[in-house]
Amino acid sequence: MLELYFFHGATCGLKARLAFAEKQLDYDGHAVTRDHLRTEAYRKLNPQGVVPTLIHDGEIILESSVILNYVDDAFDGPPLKIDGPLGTARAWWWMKRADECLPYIGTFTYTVSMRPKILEKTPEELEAYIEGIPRPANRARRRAIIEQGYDSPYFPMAAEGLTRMLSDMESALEKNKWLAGGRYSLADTAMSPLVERLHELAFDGMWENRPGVADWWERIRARPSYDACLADTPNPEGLQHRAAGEKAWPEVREVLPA
Ligand SMILES: N[C@@H](CCC(=O)N[C@@H](CS)C(=O)NCC(=O)O)C(=O)O
Repeated sequence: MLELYFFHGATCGLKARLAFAEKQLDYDGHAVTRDHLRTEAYRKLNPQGVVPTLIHDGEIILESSVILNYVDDAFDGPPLKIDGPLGTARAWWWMKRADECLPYIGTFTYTVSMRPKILEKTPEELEAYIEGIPRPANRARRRAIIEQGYDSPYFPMAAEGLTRMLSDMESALEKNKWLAGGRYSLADTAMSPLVERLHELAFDGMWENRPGVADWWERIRARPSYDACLADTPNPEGLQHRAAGEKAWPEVREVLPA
Protein backbone atom coordinates (compact mmCIF):
# COMPACT_ATOMS: atom_id res chain seq x y z
CA MET A 1 0.00 0.00 0.00
CA LEU A 2 1.25 3.42 -1.02
CA GLU A 3 0.16 6.51 0.90
CA LEU A 4 1.21 10.12 0.49
CA TYR A 5 0.57 12.97 2.92
CA PHE A 6 0.61 16.38 1.29
CA PHE A 7 -1.36 19.59 1.11
CA HIS A 8 -2.50 21.36 -2.02
CA GLY A 9 -0.21 24.31 -2.37
CA ALA A 10 2.86 22.58 -0.88
CA THR A 11 5.80 22.81 -3.25
CA CYS A 12 7.42 19.63 -1.94
CA GLY A 13 4.13 17.77 -1.93
CA LEU A 14 3.70 18.68 -5.60
CA LYS A 15 7.17 17.31 -6.31
CA ALA A 16 6.14 13.88 -5.00
CA ARG A 17 2.75 13.99 -6.72
CA LEU A 18 4.37 14.85 -10.07
CA ALA A 19 6.65 11.82 -9.69
CA PHE A 20 3.66 9.56 -9.02
CA ALA A 21 1.86 10.99 -12.05
CA GLU A 22 4.93 10.52 -14.26
CA LYS A 23 5.24 6.89 -13.07
CA GLN A 24 1.46 6.47 -13.53
CA LEU A 25 1.10 5.08 -10.01
CA ASP A 26 -2.07 4.73 -7.98
CA TYR A 27 -1.75 5.80 -4.36
CA ASP A 28 -3.83 6.91 -1.41
CA GLY A 29 -3.37 10.63 -1.17
CA HIS A 30 -4.04 12.26 2.19
CA ALA A 31 -4.55 15.98 1.62
CA VAL A 32 -4.03 17.44 5.09
CA THR A 33 -4.29 20.95 6.50
CA ARG A 34 -1.32 22.96 7.76
CA ASP A 35 -2.83 22.67 11.27
CA HIS A 36 -2.77 18.88 11.00
CA LEU A 37 1.00 19.00 10.43
CA ARG A 38 1.38 20.33 13.97
CA THR A 39 -0.51 17.48 15.65
CA GLU A 40 1.27 14.83 17.69
CA ALA A 41 -0.18 12.13 15.44
CA TYR A 42 1.36 13.65 12.31
CA ARG A 43 4.68 14.40 14.01
CA LYS A 44 4.98 10.71 14.82
CA LEU A 45 5.10 10.18 11.05
CA ASN A 46 7.15 13.27 10.22
CA PRO A 47 8.94 14.86 13.21
CA GLN A 48 9.60 18.11 11.27
CA GLY A 49 5.85 18.57 10.76
CA VAL A 50 6.19 19.01 7.00
CA VAL A 51 4.98 17.34 3.83
CA PRO A 52 5.50 15.12 1.93
CA THR A 53 5.41 11.92 3.93
CA LEU A 54 5.36 8.67 1.99
CA ILE A 55 4.32 5.37 3.56
CA HIS A 56 4.94 2.24 1.52
CA ASP A 57 3.85 -1.05 3.04
CA GLY A 58 4.25 0.45 6.51
CA GLU A 59 7.70 1.97 5.89
CA ILE A 60 7.91 5.75 6.31
CA ILE A 61 9.98 7.63 3.74
CA LEU A 62 10.69 11.34 4.27
CA GLU A 63 12.30 14.15 2.25
CA SER A 64 10.91 14.96 -1.18
CA SER A 65 14.12 14.23 -3.13
CA VAL A 66 14.53 10.88 -1.36
CA ILE A 67 10.89 10.12 -2.15
CA LEU A 68 11.40 10.93 -5.85
CA ASN A 69 14.35 8.59 -6.02
CA TYR A 70 12.58 5.86 -4.08
CA VAL A 71 9.47 5.98 -6.24
CA ASP A 72 11.56 5.68 -9.39
CA ASP A 73 13.55 2.72 -8.00
CA ALA A 74 10.65 0.88 -6.38
CA PHE A 75 8.07 0.90 -9.17
CA ASP A 76 7.71 0.09 -12.82
CA GLY A 77 6.60 2.76 -15.21
CA PRO A 78 8.57 5.22 -17.30
CA PRO A 79 12.10 5.50 -15.84
CA LEU A 80 12.79 8.94 -14.41
CA LYS A 81 16.57 8.60 -14.29
CA ILE A 82 18.94 9.04 -17.18
CA ASP A 83 21.20 6.03 -17.70
CA GLY A 84 24.84 6.24 -16.71
CA PRO A 85 26.81 7.93 -13.97
CA LEU A 86 26.67 11.37 -15.61
CA GLY A 87 22.88 11.28 -15.90
CA THR A 88 22.62 10.17 -12.26
CA ALA A 89 25.03 12.89 -11.11
CA ARG A 90 23.14 15.58 -12.98
CA ALA A 91 19.77 14.44 -11.63
CA TRP A 92 21.13 14.47 -8.07
CA TRP A 93 22.68 17.89 -8.62
CA TRP A 94 19.27 19.28 -9.57
CA MET A 95 17.46 17.49 -6.74
CA LYS A 96 20.01 19.03 -4.34
CA ARG A 97 19.48 22.46 -5.94
CA ALA A 98 15.70 22.07 -5.54
CA ASP A 99 16.18 21.34 -1.82
CA GLU A 100 18.52 24.32 -1.40
CA CYS A 101 16.13 26.66 -3.22
CA LEU A 102 13.00 25.62 -1.29
CA PRO A 103 13.64 28.11 1.57
CA TYR A 104 14.02 30.88 -1.01
CA ILE A 105 10.64 29.96 -2.50
CA GLY A 106 9.16 29.93 1.01
CA THR A 107 10.64 33.38 1.66
CA PHE A 108 9.08 34.79 -1.52
CA THR A 109 5.71 33.13 -0.81
CA TYR A 110 5.49 34.26 2.79
CA THR A 111 6.85 37.79 2.23
CA VAL A 112 4.68 38.52 -0.79
CA SER A 113 1.47 36.59 -0.20
CA MET A 114 1.05 34.94 3.21
CA ARG A 115 2.31 37.68 5.54
CA PRO A 116 -0.71 40.05 5.51
CA LYS A 117 -3.10 37.30 6.65
CA ILE A 118 -0.70 36.03 9.31
CA LEU A 119 -0.40 39.59 10.67
CA GLU A 120 -4.15 39.56 11.34
CA LYS A 121 -3.51 37.14 14.24
CA THR A 122 -3.55 38.49 17.79
CA PRO A 123 -0.05 38.88 19.35
CA GLU A 124 -0.66 35.67 21.37
CA GLU A 125 -1.83 33.71 18.33
CA LEU A 126 1.11 35.00 16.31
CA GLU A 127 3.61 33.94 18.96
CA ALA A 128 2.02 30.49 19.26
CA TYR A 129 2.05 30.16 15.45
CA ILE A 130 5.76 31.03 15.18
CA GLU A 131 6.81 28.98 18.21
CA GLY A 132 4.92 26.00 16.78
CA ILE A 133 7.42 25.70 13.89
CA PRO A 134 9.59 22.74 14.96
CA ARG A 135 13.02 23.57 13.47
CA PRO A 136 14.82 26.59 15.00
CA ALA A 137 16.24 27.72 11.65
CA ASN A 138 12.82 27.69 9.97
CA ARG A 139 11.28 29.38 13.00
CA ALA A 140 13.86 32.20 12.95
CA ARG A 141 13.35 32.72 9.22
CA ARG A 142 9.56 32.81 9.50
CA ARG A 143 9.75 35.25 12.44
CA ALA A 144 12.00 37.63 10.52
CA ILE A 145 9.77 37.48 7.43
CA ILE A 146 6.59 38.10 9.43
CA GLU A 147 8.11 40.89 11.53
CA GLN A 148 10.18 42.65 8.85
CA GLY A 149 8.58 41.74 5.51
CA TYR A 150 10.68 42.90 2.53
CA ASP A 151 13.25 44.37 4.96
CA SER A 152 14.17 40.96 6.41
CA PRO A 153 17.68 39.83 5.42
CA TYR A 154 16.12 36.71 3.91
CA PHE A 155 14.39 38.53 1.03
CA PRO A 156 17.54 39.65 -0.83
CA MET A 157 19.07 36.20 -0.20
CA ALA A 158 16.01 34.61 -1.82
CA ALA A 159 16.08 37.07 -4.72
CA GLU A 160 19.72 36.20 -5.38
CA GLY A 161 19.22 32.45 -4.89
CA LEU A 162 16.23 32.21 -7.21
CA THR A 163 17.87 34.36 -9.89
CA ARG A 164 20.90 32.08 -9.76
CA MET A 165 18.63 29.01 -9.92
CA LEU A 166 16.99 30.27 -13.13
CA SER A 167 20.35 31.26 -14.56
CA ASP A 168 21.72 27.73 -13.88
CA MET A 169 18.62 26.27 -15.50
CA GLU A 170 19.12 28.45 -18.57
CA SER A 171 22.75 27.28 -18.88
CA ALA A 172 21.72 23.62 -18.62
CA LEU A 173 18.90 24.07 -21.13
CA GLU A 174 21.27 25.69 -23.64
CA LYS A 175 23.11 22.34 -23.73
CA ASN A 176 20.26 19.84 -23.36
CA LYS A 177 16.54 19.71 -24.05
CA TRP A 178 15.78 18.75 -20.42
CA LEU A 179 17.67 19.68 -17.27
CA ALA A 180 19.74 16.52 -16.90
CA GLY A 181 19.99 15.42 -20.54
CA GLY A 182 18.04 14.52 -23.63
CA ARG A 183 14.89 13.36 -21.90
CA TYR A 184 12.65 14.25 -18.97
CA SER A 185 14.02 13.07 -15.62
CA LEU A 186 13.81 13.53 -11.85
CA ALA A 187 15.78 16.74 -12.32
CA ASP A 188 12.77 18.25 -14.13
CA THR A 189 10.32 16.80 -11.59
CA ALA A 190 12.29 18.37 -8.74
CA MET A 191 12.53 21.84 -10.27
CA SER A 192 9.00 22.17 -11.72
CA PRO A 193 7.19 22.98 -8.43
CA LEU A 194 9.63 25.82 -7.69
CA VAL A 195 8.94 27.42 -11.06
CA GLU A 196 5.22 26.71 -10.59
CA ARG A 197 5.28 28.83 -7.41
CA LEU A 198 7.03 31.72 -9.18
CA HIS A 199 4.38 31.40 -11.88
CA GLU A 200 1.60 31.41 -9.25
CA LEU A 201 3.10 34.62 -7.88
CA ALA A 202 2.93 36.06 -11.43
CA PHE A 203 6.73 36.43 -11.42
CA ASP A 204 7.07 34.93 -14.93
CA GLY A 205 9.08 38.05 -15.75
CA MET A 206 11.98 36.28 -14.02
CA TRP A 207 12.45 34.19 -17.16
CA GLU A 208 11.44 36.73 -19.82
CA ASN A 209 15.11 36.94 -20.91
CA ARG A 210 15.72 33.22 -20.43
CA PRO A 211 14.29 31.56 -23.54
CA GLY A 212 15.48 28.09 -22.52
CA VAL A 213 13.59 28.25 -19.22
CA ALA A 214 10.51 29.74 -20.92
CA ASP A 215 10.43 26.90 -23.46
CA TRP A 216 11.11 24.24 -20.77
CA TRP A 217 8.28 25.67 -18.65
CA GLU A 218 5.80 25.44 -21.54
CA ARG A 219 6.86 21.82 -22.12
CA ILE A 220 6.48 21.00 -18.39
CA ARG A 221 2.96 22.48 -18.38
CA ALA A 222 2.00 20.48 -21.48
CA ARG A 223 2.86 17.16 -19.80
CA PRO A 224 -0.08 15.04 -18.60
CA SER A 225 1.50 14.94 -15.11
CA TYR A 226 0.99 18.72 -14.73
CA ASP A 227 -2.74 18.47 -15.39
CA ALA A 228 -3.03 15.29 -13.34
CA CYS A 229 -1.76 17.21 -10.30
CA LEU A 230 -3.14 20.69 -10.86
CA ALA A 231 -6.16 20.72 -13.21
CA ASP A 232 -8.81 19.37 -10.83
CA THR A 233 -7.09 20.36 -7.59
CA PRO A 234 -5.39 23.72 -8.17
CA ASN A 235 -3.63 25.35 -5.26
CA PRO A 236 -6.42 26.92 -3.17
CA GLU A 237 -4.01 29.78 -2.38
CA GLY A 238 -3.22 30.29 -6.08
CA LEU A 239 -5.51 33.29 -6.61
CA GLN A 240 -4.20 34.95 -3.46
CA HIS A 241 -0.59 34.39 -4.61
CA ARG A 242 -1.35 35.86 -8.04
CA ALA A 243 -3.11 38.97 -6.70
CA ALA A 244 -0.35 39.64 -4.15
CA GLY A 245 2.40 38.86 -6.67
CA GLU A 246 1.00 41.13 -9.39
CA LYS A 247 0.94 43.98 -6.92
CA ALA A 248 4.46 43.27 -5.67
CA TRP A 249 6.16 42.54 -9.02
CA PRO A 250 7.12 46.12 -10.05
CA GLU A 251 9.11 46.52 -6.81
CA VAL A 252 10.38 42.94 -6.67
CA ARG A 253 11.82 43.15 -10.19
CA GLU A 254 13.85 46.19 -9.09
CA VAL A 255 15.66 44.21 -6.38
CA LEU A 256 16.40 41.14 -8.51
CA PRO A 257 20.09 40.85 -9.41
CA ALA A 258 20.80 41.34 -13.13
N1 LIG B 1 13.28 19.14 2.98
C1 LIG B 1 11.87 18.82 3.08
C2 LIG B 1 11.11 20.13 3.19
C3 LIG B 1 9.63 19.92 3.42
C4 LIG B 1 8.88 21.22 3.60
O1 LIG B 1 9.43 22.23 4.06
N2 LIG B 1 7.58 21.18 3.24
C5 LIG B 1 6.76 22.36 3.36
C6 LIG B 1 5.87 22.49 2.14
S1 LIG B 1 6.81 22.68 0.65
C7 LIG B 1 5.83 22.22 4.56
O2 LIG B 1 5.31 21.16 4.80
N3 LIG B 1 5.64 23.31 5.30
C8 LIG B 1 4.81 23.31 6.45
C9 LIG B 1 3.98 24.55 6.59
O3 LIG B 1 3.85 25.32 5.63
O4 LIG B 1 3.38 24.72 7.65
C10 LIG B 1 11.45 18.01 1.86
O5 LIG B 1 12.03 18.24 0.78
O6 LIG B 1 10.60 17.12 1.98
